[in-house]
Amino acid sequence: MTKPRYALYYWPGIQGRGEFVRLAFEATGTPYVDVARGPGGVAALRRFLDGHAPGMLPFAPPFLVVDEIVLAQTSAILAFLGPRLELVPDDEASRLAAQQIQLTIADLVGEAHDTHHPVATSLYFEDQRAEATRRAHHFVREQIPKYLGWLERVLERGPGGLDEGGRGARAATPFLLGTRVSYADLSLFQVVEGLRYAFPRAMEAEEKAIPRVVAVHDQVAREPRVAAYLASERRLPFNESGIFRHYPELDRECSP
Ligand SMILES: N[C@@H](CCC(=O)N[C@@H](CS)C(=O)NCC(=O)O)C(=O)O
Repeated sequence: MTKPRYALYYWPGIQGRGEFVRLAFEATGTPYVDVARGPGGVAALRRFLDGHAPGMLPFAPPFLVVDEIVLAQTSAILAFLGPRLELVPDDEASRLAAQQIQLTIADLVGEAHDTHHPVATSLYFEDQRAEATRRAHHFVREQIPKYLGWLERVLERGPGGLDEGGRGARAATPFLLGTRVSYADLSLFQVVEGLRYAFPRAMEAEEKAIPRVVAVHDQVAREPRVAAYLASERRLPFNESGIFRHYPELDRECSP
């Protein structure tokens, strides 16, 4: 058996940011090794973070090692993998659109993380509960609608945007960048899943306003390889160690 070319380094036990990269491999049936979940464990990952491995020094997981390349930053990893795994159309405009969507989703992920760790990542949630409650109040009311509403508008306009007169959307497509699933769609799926887990009441209220986002989410979930992955043991459950954590006090009190 040939050794898989791609080695993913991410913390074992959580989906976290590593999941955006796992989904790219899983959705395309690309062999990869999830190194820290294997016999090498976290020590293999720390070797890179501590500077004891060759190549670029990664700042934080996830990072990818392929041939001589060490590549950190989720969005950079996906921009690299997109063309190789045929998870983005060929033209430059689509590739740049995919990057913008991915970076915006990364901002949303960062904000979701900061709802439970608004003061410092090094402190326990319990030690920043008051600040977390205050931050989450604004996140669920302002930021979830702003980010998901933007994705909805991107889908409404279609991958080509408006026509020259700025009148209507060009041909609507089932996915963000056209008729085929892209890594941006996989990330949309993941962020909706994460927000549903962490903020079920806020999402129940929000989803009425974003039917196109929900439709892309559902379509990604039905992709045969994605569906098989989600049903497998490789898909870790969400938990309160990851980025999307369910603390009921941080969610909306009830639907508006
Ligand atoms: N901007 C980076 C963020 C990477 C990051 O914050 N990784 C987290 C886990 S999801 C981590 O291990 N952080 C450790 C640290 O910041 O020291 C990305 O999108 O990949």
